[in-house]
Amino acid sequence: MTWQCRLLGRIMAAILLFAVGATEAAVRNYTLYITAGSHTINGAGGATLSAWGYSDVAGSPKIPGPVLTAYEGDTVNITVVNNHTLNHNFVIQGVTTDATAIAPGGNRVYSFTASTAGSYLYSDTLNSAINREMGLYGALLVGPADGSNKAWTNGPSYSFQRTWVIGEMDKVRWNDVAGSGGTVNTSIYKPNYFLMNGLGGFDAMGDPNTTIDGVVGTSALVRIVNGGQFSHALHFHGNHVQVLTINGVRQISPYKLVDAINIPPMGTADVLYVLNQLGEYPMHVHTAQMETANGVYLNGVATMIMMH
Ligand SMILES: [Cu+2]
Repeated sequence: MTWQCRLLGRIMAAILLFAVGATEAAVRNYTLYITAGSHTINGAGGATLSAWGYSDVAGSPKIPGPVLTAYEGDTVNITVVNNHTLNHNFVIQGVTTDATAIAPGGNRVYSFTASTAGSYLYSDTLNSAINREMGLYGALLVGPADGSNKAWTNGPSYSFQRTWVIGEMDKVRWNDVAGSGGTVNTSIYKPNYFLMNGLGGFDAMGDPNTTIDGVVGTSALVRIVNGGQFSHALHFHGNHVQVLTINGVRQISPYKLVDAINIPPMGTADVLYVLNQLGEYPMHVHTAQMETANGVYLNGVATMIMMH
């Protein structure tokens, strides 16, 4: 074989590898452990609450559960291990339908092919929303098959993404009672903690995974998933957002521009925030009560938009 031949062979192999690599679906294996423990909200009005959560490490709950990611065509296998003393389940809204209870000490495997790019809520659907309220919820993100920074194949592109998993907790009536093995009166729900990625605003306003932080001219795909039981109307300062999807339904270009978007319980939305000017701006929920921790302002659903 001449050197030209070897070189050609290498180029052909590289092209082949590139072509295969670009479209090859991956297998993504996740293990989630259901655990009881506690969850702390820092700052004014903060507290440590009894909580249950999905976690990627056995030991203590994580609220929300870990963000699971896949691309269209990937095979996803999620093993859920129930290390708690009550029945639990795991359902990804719009993706899986198996709502079978996993008994204490048991586990169950959920396998599917990621088929449609978007943002999805996973949660425990058992026990009249108590299991979800205690912290058993999280997000699955599915990207386009080519792995590009686009909301979907040939969809709007973005520079970086953020995931906001929203929720609330009623400490006295729900968490304290369920956490100590009592019976929650589910007819009364008056949450006093409002969480963004498990954080009160005191932490969420400085959390690099939550804040929209980037240079002018870039854009953020913000994936919003509401694991709570209240609607959360999120209000953006600095610029309007383009609404790309609502509850998984792709909107049509030109996308509606809004400065506030209401996310109902178990609802999802993908919005695009274009970083258009220098400065620091807030994003906060539009209901004053939900910007508090146990009645103390400002420590609820709020974060910062920092453009530099
Ligand atoms: Cu405002």
